[in-house]
Amino acid sequence: MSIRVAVTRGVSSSISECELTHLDREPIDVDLARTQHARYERVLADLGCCIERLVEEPEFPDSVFVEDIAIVLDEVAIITRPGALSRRGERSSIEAALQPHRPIQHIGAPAILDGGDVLVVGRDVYVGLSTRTNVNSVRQLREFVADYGYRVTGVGFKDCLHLKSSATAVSDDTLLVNPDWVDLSAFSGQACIVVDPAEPRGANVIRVGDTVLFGADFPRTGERLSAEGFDVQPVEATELAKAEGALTCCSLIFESAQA
Ligand code: CIR
Repeated sequence: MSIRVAVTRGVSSSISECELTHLDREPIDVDLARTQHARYERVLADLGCCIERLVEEPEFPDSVFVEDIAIVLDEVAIITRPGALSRRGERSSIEAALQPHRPIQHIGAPAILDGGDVLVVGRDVYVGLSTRTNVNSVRQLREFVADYGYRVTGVGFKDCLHLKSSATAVSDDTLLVNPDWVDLSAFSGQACIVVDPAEPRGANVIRVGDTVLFGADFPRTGERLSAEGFDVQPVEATELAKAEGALTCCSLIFESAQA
């Protein structure tokens, strides 16, 4: 029997020193960030995820954003080589957490890759080319997953940190996309629903089973998804948004045979 695992990590006490690329620094209320993060974990648990919460890492400000450190496919987990030097020390604990669940591969120099730039939908793996992810990582990823039948494609985008700030999957064949940040033609194999124009940051949602979790700040986008027949649920993540994080960043969700 398989279980659905969500690997998470508590908010670092040094989150205020996080990396920022497109946002100006604003004070972050660590207690509020922790409260919202705990609610996020509870929503995942209520949807049947078994939460594996890693211990906080005060020396790594961005370590709550576990998504950037690994790509977990059904067949293999790939430990990334984060584009920001300050984030490379986050890898050992994530690797130890994934070891019982998957064979492990590693992205190596000169490649850089953040998990937030990797969008998997069916057998398509889209890799956003960004300040954190380069074309060498596309080549390495392709080698790691070619035997399993995945197609790996590099995708350009603009005005946001990661590809998954601009597009995420809401089903096996449908994406939610901000068309101002990524060209819809990049996703020729998938149907695309676009975010409400007033909610450019709303494209980052998490699919857990048949439920789609969306940021509570993006109600119009939530309504669009609901009108398309998706079972949606809002989740608050305003404090971590100040650290340029969104919903997918805070978990690695996968099926595992290991209890
Ligand atoms: C960073 O710049 O690395 C963090 N402050 C935010 C990372 C967010 N991660 C994600 O979107 N996957």
